[in-house]
Amino acid sequence: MAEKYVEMWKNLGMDIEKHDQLLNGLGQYYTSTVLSQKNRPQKMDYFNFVVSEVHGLRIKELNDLRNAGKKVVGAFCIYAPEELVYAADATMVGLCGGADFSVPDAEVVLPRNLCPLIKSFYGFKINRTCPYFQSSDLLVGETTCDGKKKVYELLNELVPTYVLEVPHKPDTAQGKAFWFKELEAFKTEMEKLTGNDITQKKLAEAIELINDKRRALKRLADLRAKSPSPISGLDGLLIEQISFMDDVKRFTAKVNELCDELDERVRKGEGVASKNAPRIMISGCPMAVPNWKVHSIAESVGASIVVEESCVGTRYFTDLVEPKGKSLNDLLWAIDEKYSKIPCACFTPNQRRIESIIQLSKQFNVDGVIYYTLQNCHDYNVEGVKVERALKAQDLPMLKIETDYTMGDFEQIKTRIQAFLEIIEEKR
Ligand code: BJ8
Repeated sequence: MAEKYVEMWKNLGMDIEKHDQLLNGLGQYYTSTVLSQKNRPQKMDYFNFVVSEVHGLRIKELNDLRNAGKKVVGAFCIYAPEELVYAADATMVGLCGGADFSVPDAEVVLPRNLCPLIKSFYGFKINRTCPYFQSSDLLVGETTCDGKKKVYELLNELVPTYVLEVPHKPDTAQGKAFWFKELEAFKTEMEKLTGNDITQKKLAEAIELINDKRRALKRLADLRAKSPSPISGLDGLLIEQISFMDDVKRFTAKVNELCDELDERVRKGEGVASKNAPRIMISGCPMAVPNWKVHSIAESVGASIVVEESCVGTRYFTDLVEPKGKSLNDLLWAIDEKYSKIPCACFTPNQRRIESIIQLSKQFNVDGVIYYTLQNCHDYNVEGVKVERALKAQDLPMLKIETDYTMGDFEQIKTRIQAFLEIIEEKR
């Protein structure tokens, strides 16, 4: 891919040499981790293609949009209300933040004992190897965890960054009222950025566009709930990751095509792992591309990962935006309601997340939970205590893994997951 896009990357101000190193490493890792899986559905070909062109064709598409006068908005959190971005005729993309590649560059500036996700995304901006960053006209941050909040201030020195203030008790009436004001302010910001008015019609269309994407992802999740699961957890995660990068309409259509194929597999009782493979839920911090470490280790030692209770997973698509009326205000309130239900560990007391984990454990018939936290993520780390208690009450085993983006603990994680699967086997 490199040759034909070099001019475009140069125009985006990227560090070409360093970016080549990134692409080479990513290509090898994808081949050895994702492409090496057995019995993948044929319709995964499209998603392989997306990954192969993730810094090429997709970036060209974004730049074509920009050349046609449209705006690209980059985000890091599912709290960024994409419906308002699309209603203003702009496009939203998730930004790079899932690789260790950029962490050493970030550590020159940031403290080392900071979440790897934050260091990774900041590093990708300063080392100029993420074309999504380079193609973004505006970044949208949010006041979720403290690390992110403060790093947005530094990012704002490099690229315009708008920070949404998120209520930390979103379930309360005052939390929702506060969030409504933030949504109104963000609507104005989008109108200012694009020069387009967000009308009732435009917002209703954008809500349907994004609801359709969430419905397709939910359909895929429902298929993964079958036994045996017709697709690997790693492929399921990959699709959830791609949902933040690809063109929305095309992505939705391709997920539905894949689901048609999986329907057929389910009808025939075909799965990727054996019917007896322990069914595992991953719960915790989001996994951005190319964070495939825990999935690939767990499935290589016989687990079947059937669901991600994560923002790159169920937290993104479980709830739709469901307006109760037709006015612009009704639509904004429906957005408010939907986003207020996202059970992020940054909020308190976040009982909704505990309830969701228990509900998912039943729906997906899981045998155990791998609780995944990134190092120095205090919110998910501490909340793990309550999650473990709740799972214990259901007699469900949990393994807590705290890690970063390096491969230094690969063997250790593998040994721990193997031991965890043995415990599950003995319990059966
Ligand atoms: S809604 S989970 S996407 S904030 S892992 S950077 S919390 S220290 S990513 Fe998140 Fe939005 Fe919440 Fe979801 Fe901080 Fe933790 Fe790092 Fe995190």
